[in-house]
Amino acid sequence: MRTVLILASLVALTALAAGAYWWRSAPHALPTRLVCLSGPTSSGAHAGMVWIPAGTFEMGDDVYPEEGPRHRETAAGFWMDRTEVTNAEFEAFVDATHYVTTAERPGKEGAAVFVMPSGDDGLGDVSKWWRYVPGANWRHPGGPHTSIEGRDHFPVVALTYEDIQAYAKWKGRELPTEAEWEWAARGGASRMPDHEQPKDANTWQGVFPIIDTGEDGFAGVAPVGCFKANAYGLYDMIGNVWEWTADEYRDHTPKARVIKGGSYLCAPNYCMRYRAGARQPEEDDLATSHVGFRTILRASDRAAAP
Ligand SMILES: [Ca+2]
Ligand SMILES: [Ca+2]
Repeated sequence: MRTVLILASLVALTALAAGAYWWRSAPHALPTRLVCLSGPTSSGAHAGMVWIPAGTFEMGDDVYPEEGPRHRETAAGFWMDRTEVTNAEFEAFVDATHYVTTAERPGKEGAAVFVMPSGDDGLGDVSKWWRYVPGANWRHPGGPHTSIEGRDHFPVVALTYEDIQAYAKWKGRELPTEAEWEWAARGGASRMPDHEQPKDANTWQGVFPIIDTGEDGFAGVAPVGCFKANAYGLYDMIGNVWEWTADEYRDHTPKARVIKGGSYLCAPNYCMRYRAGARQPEEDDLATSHVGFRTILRASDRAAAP
């Protein structure tokens, strides 16, 4: 009997050790968090928003040519969504208005989706990791086989500029200009922060586009508000998903807007755009799996100053 017990204990210990080894060595054994931030802290017109005070700053940066030249800009005070707009928030809009997004309309069904290439042959070739996927839309951001079930708190993606304008209008809000967005992202910092990959943001660790080690806790998009807020209380201004602004990207055909902040796909070896001063064009009618948005309410819109 004693021998049996000893043998059983040994088997159990071996199984535990093997389990621990597997857990530590499995490449994507990351905690799957579906919620990081619960609901708005206030109600009414400013629910879920924070006040961004007026200020003057030196806009732009000098890592990539499109970021310069640096110049002085002034922003008036405004309220801003403290997180990227979520699937649940967008769903409330669709439920109320029966709005059909661009990527769901007949003849246009589909969106651009990031697909991790299987080998290193895709390095340097954008077409190897961006695919136009029929059936991809905000409800199925990775394609028809994917869903937002259980992902209420994730940022809504795969929307065009027309779609986000419709949402903002329904909320009685507006979209930020590039200057307003950049001013808010700096969190009042008078000097441009350094160019290092940020630690408090969902970006990409490893060799883009083939190895995302997820050291920041997420290989892929994260629920909103998982990383430390900036000095104004804004979450994920840098990283997670890019964010639309209202400004046209000059001299771009077809017509495009400026997007800001970088995304979970930004890595030092490919796209160091996890900075407030970074920018990129996004075509107005392109729905993409790594671009989201947030809205603002200007002090001039209503009696909105704090
Ligand atoms: Ca990440
Ligand atoms: Ca973001």
